[in-house]
Amino acid sequence: MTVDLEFKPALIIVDFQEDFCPPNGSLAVPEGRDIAPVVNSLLSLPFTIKIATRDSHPQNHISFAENHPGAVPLKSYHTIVHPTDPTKSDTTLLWPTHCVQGTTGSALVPELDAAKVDVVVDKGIDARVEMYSAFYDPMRVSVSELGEKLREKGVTDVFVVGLAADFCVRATAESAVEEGYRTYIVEEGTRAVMRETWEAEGKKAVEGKGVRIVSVDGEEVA
Ligand code: VGL
Ligand code: ZN
Repeated sequence: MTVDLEFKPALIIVDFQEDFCPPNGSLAVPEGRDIAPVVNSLLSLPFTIKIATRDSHPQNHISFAENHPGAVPLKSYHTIVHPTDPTKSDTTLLWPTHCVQGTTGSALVPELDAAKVDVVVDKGIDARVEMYSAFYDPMRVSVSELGEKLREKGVTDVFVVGLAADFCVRATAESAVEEGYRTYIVEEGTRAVMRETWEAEGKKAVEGKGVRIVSVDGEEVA
């Protein structure tokens, strides 16, 4: 019997963009900008590949409340029907308009040490579907380059940080598990939109899917 001792870790920094950060972000995650020092210290480690993702929506994106008459951001839901297979659908929360391609809100924050990032992957570019995971939307209508980049490098382990813990970080980590990677969320490198729910329920649910939540000081966080 052989043991697989290969360790080729990837760092994925999810959606560390102006619109997800105080003070001016349209969908600011509380303390979102505060993850910068931890993210930058991770960026100085010898990962096999370091990837930053960007939520990158067209103005007519289906997840924007303003594109649905009467809808209220963070309160209203919308059922997204698969563009070609009406038997498939996905019900999702609606948001304030955010990360519109080419706007200042869509920019990676200047605090991020972007010179140490190897690849930037855009996600959420298809107006017809919501895409929390940086790999693909739940119906796989839109598939990003992320999976290919990890496969190309022979990655074995995926470390996820960024914004927001309870939406895109969580979904990206869960996809990474599904794709067969040992997967970790580094606690101090993320913040949640709904902090209390994330702490009380979200973390356990993610761990139930096989994601390990770890701390930068090396201790596993239960
Ligand atoms: C995100 C809501 C909508 C995220 C993106 O990056 O967590 N959340 N779009
Ligand atoms: Zn979005």
